[in-house]
Amino acid sequence: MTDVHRLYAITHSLYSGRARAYLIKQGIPFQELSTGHESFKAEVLPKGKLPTIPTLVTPAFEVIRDGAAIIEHFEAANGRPCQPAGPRQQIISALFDVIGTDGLLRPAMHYRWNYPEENLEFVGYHFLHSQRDTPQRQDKTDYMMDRMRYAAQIFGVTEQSQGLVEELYLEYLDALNGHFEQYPYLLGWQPCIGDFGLLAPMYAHLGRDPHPARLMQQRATRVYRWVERMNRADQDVPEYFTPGTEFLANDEVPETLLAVVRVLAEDFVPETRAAAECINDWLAQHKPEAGTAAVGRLANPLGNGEFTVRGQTISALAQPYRFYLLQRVQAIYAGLAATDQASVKQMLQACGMSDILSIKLDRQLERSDNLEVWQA
Ligand SMILES: N[C@@H](CCC(=O)N[C@@H](CS)C(=O)NCC(=O)O)C(=O)O
Repeated sequence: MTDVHRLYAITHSLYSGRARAYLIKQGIPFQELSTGHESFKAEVLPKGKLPTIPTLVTPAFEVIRDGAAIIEHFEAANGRPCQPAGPRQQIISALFDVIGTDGLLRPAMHYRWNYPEENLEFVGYHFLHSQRDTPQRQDKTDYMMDRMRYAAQIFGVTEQSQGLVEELYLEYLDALNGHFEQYPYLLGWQPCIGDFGLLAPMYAHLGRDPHPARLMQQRATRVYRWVERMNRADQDVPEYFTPGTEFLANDEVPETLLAVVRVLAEDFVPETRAAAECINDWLAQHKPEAGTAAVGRLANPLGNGEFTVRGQTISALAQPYRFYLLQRVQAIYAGLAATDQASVKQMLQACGMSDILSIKLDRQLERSDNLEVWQA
């Protein structure tokens, strides 16, 4: 049996970048295939349940769909190399995982779809080449691209909100650049789970599509370097002259990183609150049976949350998946000793993020057979 994993993914896919970087950093050999590959429909989809990427096939032919599940598979097997030990760092790592996978969709989609003069040819190449060469190839490509343009609006990017989306993104980018002046990763000298989550929007869209990549290179060189670094197997830190090798000592979360959290909280917190209200209303109405798949993806929307940021109202798709990952942050918090809880809460309060510890859905989510499902 070969020890090479198969990663169904594609270069321009947001969630793929997270799992791919993890495999690269952990030295796990893999071959990347697109879902256009014949084996995907025939062998993988029946076990993966949904046609999403990334989906991993292990050398033992186990199919794992979902980036978080792929990372968890290796973390659980290998002594959690990417989870820091201290409570503050653990919470920050898990929080960046949620924010990266679900909290930066607006800038990612905006900077991809609303700068067609610079991006369209590049993005079009990738969409076209994720399809097999059939007579319907161009039609399918056009359909997929239109669907993603529409997704940008559904996530809350409208003509009115575009200015605000850029304002928030640039403040965040500047803060993150400031952080990487000190350290090459979020929590010091090695990547944590949160680095991989954050990479999702920062690689395929914001760090690679022509317009936002140029913006990142010119305005936030150190962020651009982090994106490169996250896709290399080595530590890749030549510009830091006295590098360490581990997470920062004494459970330190640097002030430079808290400054990033402060900017991110501005829309992440009200959006989370609005999404919870929307999904809780939906749960009260629909009362899904325990074990039912938690829908709410683009293909199967269950409603929008409305919230206000800097005086602007935004309406965005409420997705249960955000809460699946947020539950992990809340579970870490629930398991801490009272003094550690107090220290975590104080840290999050200082950057406007503490409400995420208590915003909850009325029903918990769990994974079962490659799906997120409602618990009883
Ligand atoms: N929760 C999944 C989401 C994956 C996902 O939605 N991937 C997109 C591409 S970036 C996809 O496959 N979309 C196709 C679809 O939803 O049908 C993960 O984190 O892996």
